[in-house]
Amino acid sequence: MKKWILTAAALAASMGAAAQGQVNIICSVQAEWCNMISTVYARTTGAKVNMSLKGSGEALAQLMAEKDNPKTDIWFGGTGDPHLQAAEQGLSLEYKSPTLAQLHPWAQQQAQQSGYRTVGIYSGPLGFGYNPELLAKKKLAVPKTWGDLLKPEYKGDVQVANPASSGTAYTMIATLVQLMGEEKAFDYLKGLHKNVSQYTRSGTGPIKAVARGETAVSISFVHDGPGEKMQGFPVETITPADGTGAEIGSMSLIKGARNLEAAKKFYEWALTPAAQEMAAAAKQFQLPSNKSAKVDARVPDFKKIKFINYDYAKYGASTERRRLISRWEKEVNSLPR
Ligand code: S7P
Repeated sequence: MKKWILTAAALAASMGAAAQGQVNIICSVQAEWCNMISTVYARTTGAKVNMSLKGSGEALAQLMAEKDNPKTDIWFGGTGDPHLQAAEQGLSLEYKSPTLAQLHPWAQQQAQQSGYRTVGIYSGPLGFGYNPELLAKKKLAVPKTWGDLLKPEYKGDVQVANPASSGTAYTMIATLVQLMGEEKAFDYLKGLHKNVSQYTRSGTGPIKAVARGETAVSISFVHDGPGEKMQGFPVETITPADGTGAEIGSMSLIKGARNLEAAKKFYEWALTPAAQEMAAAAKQFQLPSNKSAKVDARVPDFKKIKFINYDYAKYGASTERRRLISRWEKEVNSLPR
């Protein structure tokens, strides 16, 4: 932590940061990372940081609720689809960062597609988490494809989040629809439903349950595995051999922000390599969007993963997102297990 504070202090000084006022942030990554950026930014710039932690789906719901009287200045992290939805609904502010050219093309594309109302800050692949000890005890094989999760032997041993509250679970639905076609994807989701023990509220819940031996398998972002493993839990991850999607974790300035100048300063800071490298220091292993940020060895190797050509614009659109989630509620979640 000390090293990060020193690096960020030098950075803040070089950016001419003096006392920066106050900034109200919704943070949609895991608590360790949120706490680290909040502490480091506050200590190195003198800004007062008010941070509240919320998953992507919940964050979007809050921003919609406070649309006429925003209490949030900036939304940091969370899956990209709800950020695109926020952009489309005019909840976020257009801002073309001078740092854009330093970002990977996928992060810049996220900005372009939103009319510069959001930007990619990290990316991470969707896959499966599994508990090797529990699988061995139950004599279950490691699932390697989406189809494997439908096998009757996994009944009651799969956890995934609820797409109505979770951006992670919505990424799963959008991935399956693009991989299989919509009808086959919904047949698949109905089959999967029989094996799911619980739909959690948050997207990170299932891999934590795997790590703690509460379920054998989860559908999760695979970058969430190493952090659990570092705490000593038996957890491994795999990406489906038949193809998968990835999130573009995003950041948006809020339209009508009360502390806009302070929020823009935080935004620029969050795009720097030093700030992005704090993810790994906080045991979070998404791929940073700044091309110059160091990539930790535990970040999933994108070159080894079979990716679909995820259409972020189509599946980030409000109508498509609402339609798919309500179809899932009606046709899948209503079924008995
Ligand atoms: O930080 C881990 C992570 O998986 O959580 C983010 C997101 O809040 C998940 O939100 P949901 O609860 O809505 O699924 C991801 O963007 C991030 O990679």
